[in-house]
Amino acid sequence: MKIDIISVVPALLESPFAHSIMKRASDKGLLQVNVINLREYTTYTRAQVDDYQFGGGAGMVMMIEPLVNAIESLQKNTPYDEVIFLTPDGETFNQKMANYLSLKNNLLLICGHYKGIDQRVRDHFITKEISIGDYVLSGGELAAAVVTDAIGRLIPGVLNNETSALTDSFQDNLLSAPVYTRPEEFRGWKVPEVLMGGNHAKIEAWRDEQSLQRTKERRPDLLEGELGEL
Ligand code: 6GU
Repeated sequence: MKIDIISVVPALLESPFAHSIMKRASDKGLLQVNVINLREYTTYTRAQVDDYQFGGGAGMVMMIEPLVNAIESLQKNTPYDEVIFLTPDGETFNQKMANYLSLKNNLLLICGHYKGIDQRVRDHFITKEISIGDYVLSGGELAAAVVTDAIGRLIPGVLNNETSALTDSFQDNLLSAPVYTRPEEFRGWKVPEVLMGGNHAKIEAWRDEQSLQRTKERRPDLLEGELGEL
């Protein structure tokens, strides 16, 4: 899979994909992330990419020409399955969306800044608008990193143990069960006995029960099927 990301602050996206699981995904050739500097596509002086909004009001707007130049020039080389704008007024990102996007070949992500981008870009080029939650970030880059990470780890072959993504919180609309490792006892705090007993059926039943309990306490909305089937 290839994910191209258009940004006005490309430096923000240098580190997130250079470590850990995302690095392994790129080393294995399973995920290629390219960050494109929007300023290379401006037609204006001093690499200007934003301007005052028509009608007045505080805040600058990302201009249409640099964005369309960048999108169309990238589209010449790559048939994108989705052109995604990261914006706080988009559809809230969740595991279901991550699953859906992980099956695509090529994605183009566009990071918003300032007051946003000229609406005409959204009307004519964007196929999907994504928010990562109900709070405002200073730009779309961190959101693009979140979305790319969530998608990347779902690509077959990226995780060492293929089943481990299946037991993630949310994959079945349930939160994960608690986990423990050595030592068996620390300051008198013991690991639940069932985990030490080696009875796999019992362990599985305990984990299911803990998952359900946690979900009831912390995220009862998940049990109402609000997020829908995954
Ligand atoms: Cl995608 N962008 C910005 N700027 N803020 C956000 C967001 C995105 N998602 C939640 N807050």
